[in-house]
Amino acid sequence: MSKLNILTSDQLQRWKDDGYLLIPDFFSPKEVKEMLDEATRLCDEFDIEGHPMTTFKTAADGEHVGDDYFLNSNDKIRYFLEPTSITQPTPDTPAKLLVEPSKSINKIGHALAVLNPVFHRYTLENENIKNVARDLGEQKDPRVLQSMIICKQPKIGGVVPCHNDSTFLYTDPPSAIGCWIALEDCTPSNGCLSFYPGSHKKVRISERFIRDPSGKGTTFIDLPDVPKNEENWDEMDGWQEASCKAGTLVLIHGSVMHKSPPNHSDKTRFIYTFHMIEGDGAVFDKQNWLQPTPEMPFQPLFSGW
Ligand SMILES: O=C(O)CCC(=O)C(=O)O
Repeated sequence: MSKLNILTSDQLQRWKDDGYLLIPDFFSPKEVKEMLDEATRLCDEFDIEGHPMTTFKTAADGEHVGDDYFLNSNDKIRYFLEPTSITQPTPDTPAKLLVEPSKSINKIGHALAVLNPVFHRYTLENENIKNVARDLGEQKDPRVLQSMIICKQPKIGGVVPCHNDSTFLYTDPPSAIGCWIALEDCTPSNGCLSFYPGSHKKVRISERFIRDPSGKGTTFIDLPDVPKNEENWDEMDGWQEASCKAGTLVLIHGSVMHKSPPNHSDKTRFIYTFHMIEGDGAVFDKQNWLQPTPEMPFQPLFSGW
């Protein structure tokens, strides 16, 4: 094995066995504070005036979510609302906010790593992140995409159902890796992640989340020639809660099954996350819901900054 830059061989082995890895204290309290302050500032400056009232929830199988505001967010910093923070619109009555704007946000994305100087510094300019990607050794040319803050607001922060990320950020072959950074302590009560360890070795990526060919929203399609998974992971014994302290980096393999419950507590659960896909030989095609633009391609982590 070549020399590791930042991970220990034990951490690398756990990553390979479990399909996820928690690295406590990856970011210092000062760094976490800077990111959390910036996330809070972005929430506080959210202006609902003119917002299309686009909500976000992770799509479950068969669901159609996503308007143009969502689909064209690769190169922007946009705000997506908690579904329960608004009234249901009718043809005569537009949706209205039920809480103050800063508390209505489910997530902010998807170009924070490029457009926001603070998150740029902790992503594309960050030598420790680059070294983690080098040590994992899964991608020759990692490309950063879908960078976002997830707020998991007190009382109304919704469930993220059981899923894996390569279904949503599909490449051929699958290559997604998530970097998920706790900006606050995450516990079962404010909605920490849970993982099914080792599921990445058994799961087949048999479907993918795409732009609906009708031109409206998104949908799932089956991948030809890939048999469906028989397991109902969500119902199986063996899930591990991943409570963690602020400053922890959680690495998420694109095939590992994971989820998070609603936040019924009165504490926020702010996190910052971005994903990486292989830029050398894995195909990210035009069907995917998130699309790079000529002006803002997915950013190479190892070069260009
Ligand atoms: O932050 C969460 O609760 C879910 C995040 C997640 O599922 C992901 O980043 O893939």
